[in-house]
Amino acid sequence: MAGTGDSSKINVIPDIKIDKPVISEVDREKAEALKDKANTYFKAQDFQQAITYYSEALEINPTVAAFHGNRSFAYLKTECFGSALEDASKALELDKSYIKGYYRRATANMALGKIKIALKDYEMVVKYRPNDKDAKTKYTECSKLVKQQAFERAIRGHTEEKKSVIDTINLENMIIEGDYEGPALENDKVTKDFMVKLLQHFKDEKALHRKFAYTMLVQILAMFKKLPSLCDITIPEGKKFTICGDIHGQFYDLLNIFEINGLPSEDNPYLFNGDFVDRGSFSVEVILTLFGFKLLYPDHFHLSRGNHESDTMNQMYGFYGEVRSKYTNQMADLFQEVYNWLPLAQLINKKVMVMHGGLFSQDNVTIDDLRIIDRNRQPPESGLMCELLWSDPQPRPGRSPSKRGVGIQFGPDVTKKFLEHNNLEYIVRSHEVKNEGYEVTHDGKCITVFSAPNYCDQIGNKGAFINLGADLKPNFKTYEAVPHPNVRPMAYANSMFGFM
Ligand SMILES: [Mn+2]
Repeated sequence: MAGTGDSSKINVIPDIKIDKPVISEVDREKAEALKDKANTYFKAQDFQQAITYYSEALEINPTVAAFHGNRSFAYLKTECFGSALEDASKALELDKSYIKGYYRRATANMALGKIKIALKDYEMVVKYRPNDKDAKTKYTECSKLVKQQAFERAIRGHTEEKKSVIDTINLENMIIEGDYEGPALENDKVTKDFMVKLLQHFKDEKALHRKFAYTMLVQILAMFKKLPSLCDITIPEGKKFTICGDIHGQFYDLLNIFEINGLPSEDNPYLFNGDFVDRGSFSVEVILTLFGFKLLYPDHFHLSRGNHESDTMNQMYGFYGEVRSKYTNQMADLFQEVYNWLPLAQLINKKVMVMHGGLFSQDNVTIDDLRIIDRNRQPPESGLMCELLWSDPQPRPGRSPSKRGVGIQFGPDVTKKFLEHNNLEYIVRSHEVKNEGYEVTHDGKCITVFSAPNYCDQIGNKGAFINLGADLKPNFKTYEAVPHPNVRPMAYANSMFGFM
């Protein structure tokens, strides 16, 4: 990726002056007009259209740092951190004094978890603009994070194995106050009655008592630990099964899915395909609901890990902030332990494979390779586990680097080969917002399903889920967003990421 190669370039490329292309006055003006058009779309928060017109402007005049800078910002907004990084670097190549370039590059690197590299760019901004308060705050915040990471690494180096949060909590000592009127576990067990009350309680914007929340987390951790990294699901003849995509903390839309499609039960099984939390400010309600149903129906309610069930993402996109605000720091750590044990993929009737992101940089990956992935960890930067959580399909054949900067993009030929090699019919994945809530690509062999309608209160997309029976024919149901209480998305997100 660009950016990482920046320092090495100085050594590798000899001192040749690259001539800038000569752009006619007419073309300059044309490009400028396209940039203005793009800016208008950007202001209206239509970032895809903005990217289209910045790109057109750049095709006519690739010499303006600000065009790259603006497109970088739009890429940040759409989570294409790899492309954002590339554009910011390009802007700085064209103009070293283009300060926004350092800002954008730092933000992209932060989002990719490369905070040490980001710190250098914030340093530059502060140097150039000593009176910029925002820059100073970001610099200070970022250096705090770098120190914190170094500290945590040092501690980890000294202890044999990281201690479980469970060893530091004492459930017995947690007292249920007399005025608590919310749902209660019965003999420490999740029951159907508890779940029905819990949904109503959350809907009324009330909190589940921390003792019950902790108890559920302890139980779900034990349950996930027993599961393989790829799980098998069977849809019996004559039964219905439902696959949902990203929820992203949109609790009221999750309730709406249950309204349309029925509450989970042994007769109404579900699979939620990752990215349960972050962005939406009701992530705690979403995750406790999903974990509750998993505890209640372990064999008929399934959950897979998404790229947002991870430490870096949760620090940036709000989940940690929300857990700290609604419960404690310690509980945020316990969630991370639980996420590390979430299964990574599911196989339905031995024919349909479901994962959050997509396929792999290497050929000939087998189902058995996936079953035995050592998953108890933060998603790595490459390899099978990373790609399951991060990859995206692309229309053109072959593979390309991801615009996200993590995982890969895979073409229809890659999908076809993988399916043939493993005797499968098609794959279902999530991870990308789609206008209709779903998209069928790669000759019907690769389906995307996304269940968060009007994503972030901004995108205007429909949500969708998939119903299928034993014949494995997918039926798509789409729906619009429903109103939610007045807490905006990203309300709990780190101030470092105010750009979202
Ligand atoms: Mn995702």
